[in-house]
Amino acid sequence: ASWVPPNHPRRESLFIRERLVDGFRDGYVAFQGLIAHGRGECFDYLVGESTIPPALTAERVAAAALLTASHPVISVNGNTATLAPRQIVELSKLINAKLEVNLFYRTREREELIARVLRESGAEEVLGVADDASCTIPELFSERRRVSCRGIYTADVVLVPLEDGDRTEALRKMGKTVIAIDLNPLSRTSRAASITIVDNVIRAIPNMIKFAGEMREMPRDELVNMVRNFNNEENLRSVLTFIRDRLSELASKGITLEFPKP
Ligand code: PTJ
Repeated sequence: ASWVPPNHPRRESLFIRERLVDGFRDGYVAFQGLIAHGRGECFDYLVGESTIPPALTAERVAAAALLTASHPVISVNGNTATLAPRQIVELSKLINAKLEVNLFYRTREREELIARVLRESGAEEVLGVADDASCTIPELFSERRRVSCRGIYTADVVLVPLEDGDRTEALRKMGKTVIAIDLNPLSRTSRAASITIVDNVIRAIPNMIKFAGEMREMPRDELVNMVRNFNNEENLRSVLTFIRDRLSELASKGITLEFPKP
């Protein structure tokens, strides 16, 4: 992204956007992934493009849920693979989770390209590619229904960064704990997940790495209690309240930029 001016006020955001475009050009981000990113950017403005307190709480609880899981799996799609490949692999090693490619717009080529990106980022094993995706999530009719029998199908805790909707519900119906990372607190995914992290994947994964590192030595009972005492409904309400209060404050303070008078 050498064209991004060094002093552009939205430099960071432009760089991140460029990663999506690169992933798209390389053939593993879906067309629709570009649209999804734009939607994410919009919601990111509402939370002030930083991790808000309820998201931090959810990230800590998510780390606890992953550390205490007996069979945790991280589901990876095109957007996540381009936004945080090394971080996803690092988190999977820290919490002993399997990595599985699971795509809404599934093609053999994209599956393999994403698995390659993950391997180049240090992953030893990547599930869900080609014939490995031979188990079926009941009641799900998108391509996402095809999962690895050694991965999502048998997982007790599944992390789904940047999800598209009804799979979270289907996984919940199977009795699994679903951790979603979704900047839109109103999406079906956010409303169906067991633990909803309303934050950008770019910030959420590093935060979870930090928490998992800190919490690894904590007594198991304490971690289990953290998860048990977490109330996702309450947490999502806090997210909505945060956004409402933030917008009210901006509305009363004003938001225009200052310029010299003509
Ligand atoms: O790679 P595939 O084929 O599995 O397809 C992936 C996409 C993302 C295209 C697919 O899952 C999809 O269509 O998703 P949706 O329905 O567009 O939902 C994506 C959600 O993620 C939206 O609620 C966005 O607000 C949110 N989102 C987008 N970018 C980010 C994000 N949330 C967190 N971090 C982001 N960077």
